[in-house]
Amino acid sequence: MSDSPEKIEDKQKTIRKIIHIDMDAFYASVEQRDNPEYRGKPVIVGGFPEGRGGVVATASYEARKFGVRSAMPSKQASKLCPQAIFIRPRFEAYKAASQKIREIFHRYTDLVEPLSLDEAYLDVTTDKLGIGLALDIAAQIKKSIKEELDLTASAGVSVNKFVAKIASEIKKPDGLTFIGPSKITSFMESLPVEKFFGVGKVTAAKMKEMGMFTGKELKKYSVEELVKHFGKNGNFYYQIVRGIDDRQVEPNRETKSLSAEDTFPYDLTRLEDMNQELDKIAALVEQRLLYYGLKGRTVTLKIKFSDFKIITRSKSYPHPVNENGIIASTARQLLEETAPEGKQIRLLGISLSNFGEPDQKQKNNRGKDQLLLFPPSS
Ligand code: DCP
Ligand code: MG
Repeated sequence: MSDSPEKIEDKQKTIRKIIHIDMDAFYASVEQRDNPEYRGKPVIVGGFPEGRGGVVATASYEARKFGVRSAMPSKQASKLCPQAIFIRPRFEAYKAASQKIREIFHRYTDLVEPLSLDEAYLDVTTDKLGIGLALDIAAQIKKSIKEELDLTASAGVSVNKFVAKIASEIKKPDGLTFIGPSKITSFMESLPVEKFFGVGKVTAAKMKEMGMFTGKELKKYSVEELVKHFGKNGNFYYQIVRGIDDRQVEPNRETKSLSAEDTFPYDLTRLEDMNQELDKIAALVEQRLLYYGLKGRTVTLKIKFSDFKIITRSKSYPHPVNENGIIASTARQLLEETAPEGKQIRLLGISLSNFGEPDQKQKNNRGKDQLLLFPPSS
């Protein structure tokens, strides 16, 4: 159904100006800034290749040329790029830089929603300094980050969060991309389905099977059909492909739970295999906790069986935890309590929740955070 002329007018009146900013190769750039001998060299921040289960947190653009990517096992990264310099993360340094970029954002607007240490949405529909043009504001922010922190950021500017976020990736590093209302339709139509928010590898494969490769084909499906195949996300895809995203920039959002999960190409039936997979998933959760600087009290294990039945099992600690190994060992214990040997398991997932101290109430709901590099494979 198309909107009435009054409704269209209403929408135009409320057109927002949203900026999404994301730092370039953040941890690696901080390391290169603080250690001039690393500049221009392939730098990998994260676990060391000799260690067990170490993964890449990020790689400098020099290392990315060799195919090194975030979340890749460090061993694999070192094979792809043997000359890479491996560095252990220094979270304090990244937090300090993050604090400073947030200060810069707040010069322009108080509507700043940080998504992680290196990323935020800004609503600059009305900006504190009266600059007016969102593109100018984004350019000034980038310039201040460069001058004051000696780091580069990429920015996307549009009328909603989704398009702004995708736009910020387009010209990375040091990019600035504006996608105005008149360009949104063609932009969304040419966008590969993988790029749609929340579409993991499993959903993407399903979409392709149904003949959807880009927004153009996605648009041919009715909302009912999309909901039938993709649950409530279907509704979101229907809206977003039409450039509709009314999510507000929310300054005080807090992360409520962090999770990672994996759907296996074949069902797991041996406890040994299940435990091995759980360790990998736990390592991702632990890494993301470090990334957000969070600790949680409750570990939840999710199991999906081959008949699609899903069960969850939780254990809560009296104090928040994020210590190396504790999430994996808790998940293993929870798994063993379900006597899984011989059952056919299609998916395993681990989440951590109940952040902060036990008596501290969560201020806000953020829901499952799916914005990082490990979106659930759906
Ligand atoms: N990070 C991490 N583990 C991941 C992904 C990221 O620890 N799986 C950390 C390291 C990154 C930082 O978060 O430097 C920001 O994540 P981004 O996804 O924004 O990646 P980068 O900033 O490193 O690179 P890009 O230039 O692609 O934004
Ligand atoms: Mg980044």
